[in-house]
Amino acid sequence: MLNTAQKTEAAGAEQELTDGFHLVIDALKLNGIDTIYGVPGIPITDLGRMAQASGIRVLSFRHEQNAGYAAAIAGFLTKKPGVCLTVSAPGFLNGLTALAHATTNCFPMILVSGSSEREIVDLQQGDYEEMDQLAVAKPLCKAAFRVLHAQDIGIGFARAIRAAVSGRPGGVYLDLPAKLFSQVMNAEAGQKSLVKVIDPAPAQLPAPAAIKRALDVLKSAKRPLIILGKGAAYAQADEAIKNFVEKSGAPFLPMSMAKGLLPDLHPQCAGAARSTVLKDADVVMLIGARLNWLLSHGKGKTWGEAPKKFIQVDIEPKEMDSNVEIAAPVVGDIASCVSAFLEAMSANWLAPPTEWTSAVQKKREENVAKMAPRLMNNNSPMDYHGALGVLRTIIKERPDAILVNEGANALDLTRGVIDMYQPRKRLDVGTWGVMGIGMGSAIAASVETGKPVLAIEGDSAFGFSGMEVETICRYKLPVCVVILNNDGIYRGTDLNSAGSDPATTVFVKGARYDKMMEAFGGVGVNATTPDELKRAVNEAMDSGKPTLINAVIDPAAGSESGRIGNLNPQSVLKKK
Ligand code: ADP
Ligand code: TZD
Ligand code: MG
Repeated sequence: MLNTAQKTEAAGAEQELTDGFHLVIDALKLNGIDTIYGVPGIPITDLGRMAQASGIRVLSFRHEQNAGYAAAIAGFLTKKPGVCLTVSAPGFLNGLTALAHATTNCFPMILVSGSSEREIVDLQQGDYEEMDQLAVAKPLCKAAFRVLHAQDIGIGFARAIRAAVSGRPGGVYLDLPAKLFSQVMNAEAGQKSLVKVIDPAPAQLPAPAAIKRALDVLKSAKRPLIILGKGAAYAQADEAIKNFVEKSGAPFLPMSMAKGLLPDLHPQCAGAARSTVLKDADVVMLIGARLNWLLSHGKGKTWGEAPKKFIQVDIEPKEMDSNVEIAAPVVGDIASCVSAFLEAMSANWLAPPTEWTSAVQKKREENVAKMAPRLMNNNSPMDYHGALGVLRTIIKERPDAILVNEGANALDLTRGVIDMYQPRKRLDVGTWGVMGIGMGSAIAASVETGKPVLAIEGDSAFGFSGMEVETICRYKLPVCVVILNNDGIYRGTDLNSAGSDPATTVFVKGARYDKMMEAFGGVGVNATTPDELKRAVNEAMDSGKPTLINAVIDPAAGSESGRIGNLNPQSVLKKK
């Protein structure tokens, strides 16, 4: 039996205890992380509940991959790590694709997964959902950490946050074994153990000599071109970038997710003259864009015969010379670099020769004029251009809406047709061209920004995350999904020459994806003409109700692999 004094002491001690659950939540809140994307289950079910009770917004998904894609794009939109929370082995693996995607795209994200008991995992004794998750995650992300003791939770999160957002941003894995959550410790010591990360992404100032070298090269150009990548969009240095581009007078080309950083209709935008500027430019300045496959590695046919000099602005020193020689590397964060350029540019900086700028302008006007009539056709069944013509006008009228986009033809044609007007409004498949980012991105975009979302999806692309329409309905998010439904991958017309199974690229003909949304209380519309499509999307955007529009597209309208058919190997032995 305890005496009264001991009882009081015990009760007092109880009040002053904290545990792993509370410390994880406190560590997140202390660092301003107010949203978690995930799927509940052992051992993190209570963590989600308690986080929600503490005021953190916890969005429960139907599959971890979609929660992970949501966290990844939340990182891109906010410059804070997006957090995805999963259970052990299978849940962790489902989230891991998104973590690798975040790392590849330089988005800050933290995958937090519960895990089984170390002692059992390490002896491979067959624990519930046993897996050495830390080892599996390591090669696929920027950094990976495990916390074994409650008193290290603060440091664990501090390391994870810093690793995600500093330097080149990326994905971080944080392993939290089940036992950690119920570990108790003195509450005051617990609070003291937490770390509020100060200046998590410190400015990285470029060397003045590098700035001068870059400006000298730019000044020497007869046909300069500035390429803006999603790193420039991420940097949130929108005003400075706009001022710099305008002061330089050079044509600029936005990469897919940098569209809108300066409006696509800006007089210097060379988006509609892409092949001309890549071929003919003599100096190319990359700002937050890599010379990877998306830019044909900076060489070959796309880049033409004329010799080129490259200037590259990037926070990652190792990115320089990755594919071709960089004549003027500028290593630093984009906000600092661009301000340094502006400061160092003389007041009388000469615009590039008008011969160049008017040639680009002319090409652009020609291409825009060539496309215009195709966008106005009212055919039924629709082709891509007919459908995208009306969607283009809708984005023009609602420039603050966020456009999510995936598919093959559905991606490439949307990117080409729909002009963007504001920064970070276009979210898509990123560096890997991954199908499945759609619904996760749409959910996070809506949650993080409060803006309406228009998701333009190929029917195949949509299928990778389609179940999340229930999530969209459950949280009543203002998301309008348009499925450009051509009955399949690239085309709905393939036939299997050898048997009764359908061809590998086709789906059920005439499928009604709109019914999926109706099943969960959202609005479903089947649209067979551009006029019907326009009406349905405007209604959805006005009402903010979760809506899915099945836009019936001619199954023969698309082309194999969209715009990247050249990357698709073909058998030379294939029967004709
Ligand atoms: P895109 O696909 O649009 O061409 P990439 O993803 O290939 O863009 O390139 C983005 C680049 O931006 C990466 O090399 C990354 O290191 C860089 N980056 C990201 N954030 C910053 C930043 N704040 N400052 C400088 N560079 C950045
Ligand atoms: N799996 C994943 C994760 N990513 C991929 N990119 C692919 C498979 C291969 N793939 C593409 O590159 S596009 C695409 C697949 C399956 C779907 C294209 O069909 P769609 O678009 O219906 O989405 P269109 O309009 O029919 O071309
Ligand atoms: Mg399709």
